[in-house]
Amino acid sequence: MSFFKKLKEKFVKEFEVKEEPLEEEKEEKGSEEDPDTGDAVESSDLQGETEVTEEQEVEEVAEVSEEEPEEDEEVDEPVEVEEPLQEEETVEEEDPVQEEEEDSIASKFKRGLAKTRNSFSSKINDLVARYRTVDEDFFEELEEVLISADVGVNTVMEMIDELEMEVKRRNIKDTQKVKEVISEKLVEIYYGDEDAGEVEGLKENPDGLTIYLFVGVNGVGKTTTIGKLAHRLKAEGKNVTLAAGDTFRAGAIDQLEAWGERVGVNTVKHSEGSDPAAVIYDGIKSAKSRNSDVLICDTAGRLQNKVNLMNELSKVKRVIEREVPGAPHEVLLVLDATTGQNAMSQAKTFSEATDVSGIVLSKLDGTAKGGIVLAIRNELEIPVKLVGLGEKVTDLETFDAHAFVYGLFADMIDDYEEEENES
Ligand SMILES: Nc1nc2c(ncn2[C@@H]2O[C@H](COP(=O)(O)OP(=O)(O)OP(=O)(O)O)[C@@H](O)[C@H]2O)c(=O)[nH]1
Ligand SMILES: [Mg+2]
Repeated sequence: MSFFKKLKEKFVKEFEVKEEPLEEEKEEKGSEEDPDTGDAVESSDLQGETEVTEEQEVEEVAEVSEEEPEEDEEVDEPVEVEEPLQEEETVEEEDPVQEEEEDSIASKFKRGLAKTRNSFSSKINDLVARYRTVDEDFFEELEEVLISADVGVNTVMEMIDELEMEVKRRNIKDTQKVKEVISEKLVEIYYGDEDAGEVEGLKENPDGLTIYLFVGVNGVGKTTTIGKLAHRLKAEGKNVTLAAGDTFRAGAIDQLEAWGERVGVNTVKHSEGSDPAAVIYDGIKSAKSRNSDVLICDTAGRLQNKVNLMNELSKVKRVIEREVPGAPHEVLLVLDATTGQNAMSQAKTFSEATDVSGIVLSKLDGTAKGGIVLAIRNELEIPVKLVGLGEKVTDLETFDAHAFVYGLFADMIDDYEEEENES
């Protein structure tokens, strides 16, 4: 069976199964909006604001931090918890309903990758129209198309080599047919040779509290992703606690807490400027006493400087390791897909400090360069575990390379079927 057909079949089936909205989401209707970013316009305002204040914060905290004994890991002394945990849901505001219905994984990928697909598809179609037969120039131009989608130079080279071999092996002359081979290779590049494409979910602790530690530079989407993930885990019936480990940025604690209230989970917090490791320590204590299944830890994206940030994250991680053997079960590095190749250097820096176990690629919906997924996986060998496909609470998906490629090639897959039906 052709690869396009396989994808189509898989995702059409999925679509039928997943049509009904989940219970949770039905309840959630009317409160789907981001608590701090009412809409697109406000969102950019907010980011603008953040940028202005960050400068000041850096100075303020630079002073404060001098008196802090950095290397002290002793956080056992009683730490006052600022406020009793949020037990009850706050009254929902008048948020307009954002989501009419919950859609399938495939349609989410399709919608979230619209920008990448539109630019990618049109370039590929244009290429195929200009070159009737496959030759070296064709591959050279294809190389450029892939690089412009941020697939990454090394990955593209590898892919072009394999494509050339495959095209020879199958004796393909017609450029139309190459489209499908490209889609197949994209999936293969992602999964490597070793397996048939297992989707990698988040690891869990089979005997107790599961802890996820979120890291990443400022503004990439850590807090938003935590909110989305908490919502999803809760919908799966899990008891979730959040820990507000970003004590650096003004407003960060409130932002996480707002997410907690919105999705109906507890947030453990201290005051601004306090020791993040102490917050996380308390988060663990609280999660254990409340019999939580999952504790999700937010962290700062920016400190006075990079070295301090990395030290702080290492310290937080050590506290987690000490308190729960085997934890953290995931160290999730959030990367903003719109930053392109810069994300690669962030991944390298954070990996050194915290042993990143998985990537969350946020804002895939906001870029035409979704190919970065492949570069990250292929060049860094860190799996992409989750992708952010929009700003809504349900716009977080487990990464699935087949759904991703389906999202990229959806138009072509449709065309392909039409062609097949005609003949
Ligand atoms: N379009 C889109 N926007 C997103 C996505 N994920 C996050 N955002 C937006 O990105 C902005 C920053 O997100 P935050 O969650 O505050 O980022 P952060 O990493 O916690 O930032 P700091 O707390 O400053 O370190 C917000 O406006 C989010 O709504 C996504 O998948 N798609
Ligand atoms: Mg944050």
